[in-house]
Amino acid sequence: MQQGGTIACTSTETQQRPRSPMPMARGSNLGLLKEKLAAAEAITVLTGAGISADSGVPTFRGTDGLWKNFRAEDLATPEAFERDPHLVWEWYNWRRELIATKQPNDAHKALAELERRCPDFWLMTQNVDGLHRDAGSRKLSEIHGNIWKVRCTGCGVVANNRDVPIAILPSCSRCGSLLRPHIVWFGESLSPDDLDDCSRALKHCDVLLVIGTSGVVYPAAGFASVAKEGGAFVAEINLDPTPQSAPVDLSLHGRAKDLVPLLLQPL
Ligand code: BV8
Ligand code: ZN
Repeated sequence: MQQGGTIACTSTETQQRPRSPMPMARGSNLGLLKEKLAAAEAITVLTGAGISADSGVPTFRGTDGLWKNFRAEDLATPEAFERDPHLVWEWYNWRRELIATKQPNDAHKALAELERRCPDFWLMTQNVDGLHRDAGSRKLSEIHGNIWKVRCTGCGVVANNRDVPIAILPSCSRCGSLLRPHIVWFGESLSPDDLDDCSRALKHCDVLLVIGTSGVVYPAAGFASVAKEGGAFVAEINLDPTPQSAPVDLSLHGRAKDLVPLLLQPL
């Protein structure tokens, strides 16, 4: 629903609504996307490392990406942790030290504001840095976990832990077993609750925004197709074209911190 020319969804009806025809394109791609958002009752957003790049958190792929200097197989798999937990914890400790100095940027803040304006909103992030939460987002799935949480390899308990540096190797205060980062590594399944929440949000949204992700890691890489099959308008915001670009309805190229706040401005 449009209210005073800005995005302000008002309907709380979520499931199996008839989709009304959307207004025709008017002006720029940005203008069209703002129209789609203003008309949407349900908005879903998928973010990746690109949204936090503007806060100074390194991305994974690309020229300065983490995977240029580190091998995912050595650091972000259960086998790597079994082989050398010390090495894996040192890498996560280094990232915790770095992320602890970073703040949410205007794109994180704009998405938190979008959540406040749109009652039927869901944010799915692949990022583990916690910056969406720091910006005020609450309706969100951190589908790859959170770097500020630890999980016991013995009793499975999950706890918040903001120690910087964290003791290497950390142990569980309940059972004494080794703690691991509460992060989804390659070859591990995402939590069934997160998958359910994401599936629901993708299937019934009117608009899916895909922001700052290369779109190569599954299952998130398949989310745009799920939303599209459900009839959603899918828009991508990224510095560059991605494998997602072909199937999406609209691409905006630029920095997330510059483009996302523009979506909140009046039409
Ligand atoms: C699973 C945790 C079931 C580490 C991460 C073959 C085919 C298909 C699938 C597979 C396959 N082989 C294996 C798989 C499955 C695998 C997978 O998808 N592999 C890919 C690589 C082929 N997936 C899994 O294993 C997942 N689990 O499928 O479960 C299962 C179970 C058992 C066996 C099989 C299947 C689990 C995936 C979990 C991955 N965990 N890391 C950590 O963070 O500590 S992935 C890692 O990549 C990060 O979490 C990250 O979030 C994620 C995605 O990356 P992006 O966020 O997109 O970041 P990237 O750097 O790539 O891109 C940044 C983008 O931002 C760029 O496009 C850039 O242009 C843009 N950008 C930059 N700056 C800006 C910007 N845009 C806007 N503004 C800017 N300023
Ligand atoms: Zn334990």
